[in-house]
Order: sequence, then C-alpha cells, then structure tokens
Amino acid sequence: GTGLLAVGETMGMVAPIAAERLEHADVFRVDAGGAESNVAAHVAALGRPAAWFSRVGDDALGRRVLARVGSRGVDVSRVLVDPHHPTGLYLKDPGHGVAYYRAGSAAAHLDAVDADGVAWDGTAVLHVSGITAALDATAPAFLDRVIDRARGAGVMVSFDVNHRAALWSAGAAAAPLLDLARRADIVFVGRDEAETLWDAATPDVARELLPDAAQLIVKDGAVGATLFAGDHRVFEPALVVDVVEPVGAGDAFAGGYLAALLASAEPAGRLRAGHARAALTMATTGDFPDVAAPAASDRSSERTPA
Ligand code: KDG
Repeated sequence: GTGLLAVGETMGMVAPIAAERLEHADVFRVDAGGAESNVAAHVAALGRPAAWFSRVGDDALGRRVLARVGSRGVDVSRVLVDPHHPTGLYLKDPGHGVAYYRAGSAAAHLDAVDADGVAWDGTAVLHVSGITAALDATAPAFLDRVIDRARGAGVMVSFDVNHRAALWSAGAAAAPLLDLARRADIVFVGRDEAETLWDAATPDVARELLPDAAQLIVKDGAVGATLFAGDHRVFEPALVVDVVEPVGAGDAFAGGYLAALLASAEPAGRLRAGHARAALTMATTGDFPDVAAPAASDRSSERTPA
C-alpha cells in the first residue's frame, strides 16, 4: 500500500467564523470535525492517497460530514451509515474549548465486527487516536481490534494520543492511552499532554516511557517538535504564526508528517511538513485551513524559514 487509512469519529462542527464567543457570535460555519478525518484530509491535500472509515448517522448532518470530508479529497466510500444512531455534533467556543453532543452517536457504536470488515487494500499506514478509546458503547473494542488487525496485516500503525479532558480525566485515561501508544509504530503526543497524563515533562522522559516506538514525535506547541527514531533525536522549531484558534493544529501536524513519510521524506523534512500544515490550520477558527488559504504546494516546507 501507499496510502493512509484514518479511522475514528467525525462529527458535525459548529464554529463562529470569527474568533468570538459562542454566545455572542452571529455568523457560524457548519463543517465536519474529527481528529482522524482531519489527518486524512491533510494527507490528501499534500497529494497522497487517504481514506477515512467510521460510522455516521442516517441524517442530514452525516451526509454533510461525508460531503465535506470527501470534498477534501478523502475517500469516504467505506464509511458506514448507521440507521439507529445519530451523527455526533460539537460546538467551538473560541478560546474557551468545545462542547460535545456525541453520547450514543453512530461512531460510538463502531464495533469489533466493523474492525473485522476493514479492508487494507492500498493502505500503508493506519491512523487512529486516543479519542476513540474514550467514546461510550463499543468504540474502544473496535479500536483495540482494528489495531490488532493492522499489525497482523503488516500495516504500520500511527497513534495520536489526543487526550480529550472533556471525555475522560487524565487519571482514567493515563493507563489505556499508554497501552495503546505502546502498540503503535508511530506515536504523536503533546509535551503538555505527556506531562498531564504520565508526568513526562520533557521529550526525553516521554521517550523513556515509549522506547520501542519506531517513531515518537513529541510536540511542544510554539516551541517545536522532537522526533525519536531508532537512535536519532531530531528537533525542528515551530513556525511563528498569529494563532486565530488552535483546535485542529495537532491533526494538521500529524497529517503533514504522515504525508511526508508516505513520500519518503527524511526525518527533519517530516517535522517541517507537520509544522507547515499546523501553521495554516491555526489561522482559522475551523478545524482545517480555509479554502482561500494558499495551496500546500505553494507553501513548500523546504522554503519556510525555520
Ligand atoms: O483535533 C481536533 C478534534 O478535537 C476535533 O476535530 C473534534 O475529533 C474531535 C474530538 O473528538 O475532539
């Protein structure tokens, strides 16, 4: 395979167009928001094959989600439509977090049978995240199973820790998220996140917890990101940007990194590609760069001053 398959919940996302409080804004966008499909969309934007798998409800929001993700060049043909449960929804309150309306959603009902049905054709990398482990119903069992199946099929597993405090506490999430990270070939974690979850305040302490990850990427926000791969330790500073709203930047980083990996870029180039996508995403209240933003190819990470 040469492409990426991302699996996990994508909800309808409602966000003020400007970075205004939810209670005061008048103009909103209704888009698709989901960490894993965001990653797939960044990979597709960089010209690599990307597919997304999940469940959506048999409702207008689900159809809108499929159309939006599909319009970004992601293959959504494998997504299941669940006639019994609705598409989830979340609202952004810029600067003040998000509110989820996702309990009992279609994606929370992804199950082990769905995992057994995933076809690996064309897939070099499976991308999953810790959000799926925090959902109610059967999604955690689905996640467990799909990772096992990828490993059995020789597909590389990419895992973004993605601790969402609104879904579960750090105390509840710490052990399951570390176990999942230990089963992945590629692990993305925020430095803050690793500190909150595992008391790993520096990239090197995080590496001690995850010594076997073939690629461990510790992201330290505006500072930069450190990649541990084998005996290599590579740091690349982040780009300097005016942050409009940061949600989605982690997905953008992972998408840029994975697209560069699929293009056989060397380690520092993968980190730079991640920073370049994150910078574009932080310039919007949405989860994904505005359509009006310059195309990725016009912003080659090679030409971006470090
Ligand atoms: O990374 C962005 C995600 O947090 C957002 O798209 C919503 O998937 C989402 C979640 O569960 O928080």
